[in-house]
Amino acid sequence: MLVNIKTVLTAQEIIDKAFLRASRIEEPYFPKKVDKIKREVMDRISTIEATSAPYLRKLVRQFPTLERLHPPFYRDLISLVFSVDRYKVSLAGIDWCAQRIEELSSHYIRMVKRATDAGEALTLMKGFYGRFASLVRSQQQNLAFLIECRNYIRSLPDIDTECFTAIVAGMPNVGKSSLVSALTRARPRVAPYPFTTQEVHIGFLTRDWVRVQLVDTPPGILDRPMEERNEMERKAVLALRDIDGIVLFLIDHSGTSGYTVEQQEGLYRELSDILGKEVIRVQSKCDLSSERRERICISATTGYGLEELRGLLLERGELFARQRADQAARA
Ligand SMILES: Nc1nc2c(ncn2[C@@H]2O[C@H](COP(=O)(O)OP(=O)(O)OP(=O)(O)O)[C@@H](O)[C@H]2O)c(=O)[nH]1
Ligand SMILES: [Mg+2]
Repeated sequence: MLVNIKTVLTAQEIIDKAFLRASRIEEPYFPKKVDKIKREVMDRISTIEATSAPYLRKLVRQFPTLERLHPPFYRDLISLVFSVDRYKVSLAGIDWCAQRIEELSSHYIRMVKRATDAGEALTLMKGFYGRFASLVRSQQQNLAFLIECRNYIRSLPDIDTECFTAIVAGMPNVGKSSLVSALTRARPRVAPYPFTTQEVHIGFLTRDWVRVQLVDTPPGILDRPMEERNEMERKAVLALRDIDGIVLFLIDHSGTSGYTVEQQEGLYRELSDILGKEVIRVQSKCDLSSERRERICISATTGYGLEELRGLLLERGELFARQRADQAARA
């Protein structure tokens, strides 16, 4: 999980929860009624504070600051949807609200202590309840905004950005998903990709301590020319530049994908340009055509060429991991 943000309660839920806890408080052990009522009122006020202020502060802490959110891949995707300023303002608002609740609670408890009869204590309690509720309600929009942020952040594909990654690309129907399933045994993790209706499938290749992540790009993400995309889609695609690794570009020469080789070459050139990574060409569905046109040829159906490809990916993954370790040692 990218960042584990717990459920964000709405303003009304926070108020209801605090009032419910407070309503359960009863102090039976006072001989004088006024003392009993004063004690109960003070306990209720501090319970309301204790159920709400720490929750709000924790809420603020668990949202990542966008500047610090690592890696850039996620920062890019998040700032596509949310104004960074709005995000900051919302978090600051909630922090302010927590502080005001704490101040208000101390203030009212002091006044209740000085109260001379039960009626005065109860009036103070009502006053506190009202001010507390309107304080929390003042954060309604900030909370609603953060609920949206949380849902979006949680929906992002869970790409392990520490891991060497092979993005599997190519025109539709060339055999990308078949290759990823053939190479990786475990059931792939699935997540929607922002601004597409499609999901990415993520699988892992492992050997000893080396891991390689395979990201299967579904139709619509990488197989359309950039000029046909809107701004958001373009940026969502460009976020893939931040991921360390290579692109495996599948070319189907068998004629069964429905795309000509020229169309596939066009996409190859485009991706080589925009993704800023080494692109390795792989001829797919080699069981269907005897002609070998690429240096690397595979068939996901018969398993032809898969061991070599697996070896190549793991070798690259190992090299990457060693370079990372060296960098870390030097830093
Ligand atoms: N004969 C043969 N058929 C294959 C091979 N790999 C994939 N296919 C078939 O080609 C079709 C498309 O395969 P997919 O793996 O779904 O292709 P894809 O690139 O993921 O397609 P999209 O997700 O739609 O972009 C399926 O009917 C597969 O069974 C192969 O190595 N040999
Ligand atoms: Mg597919």
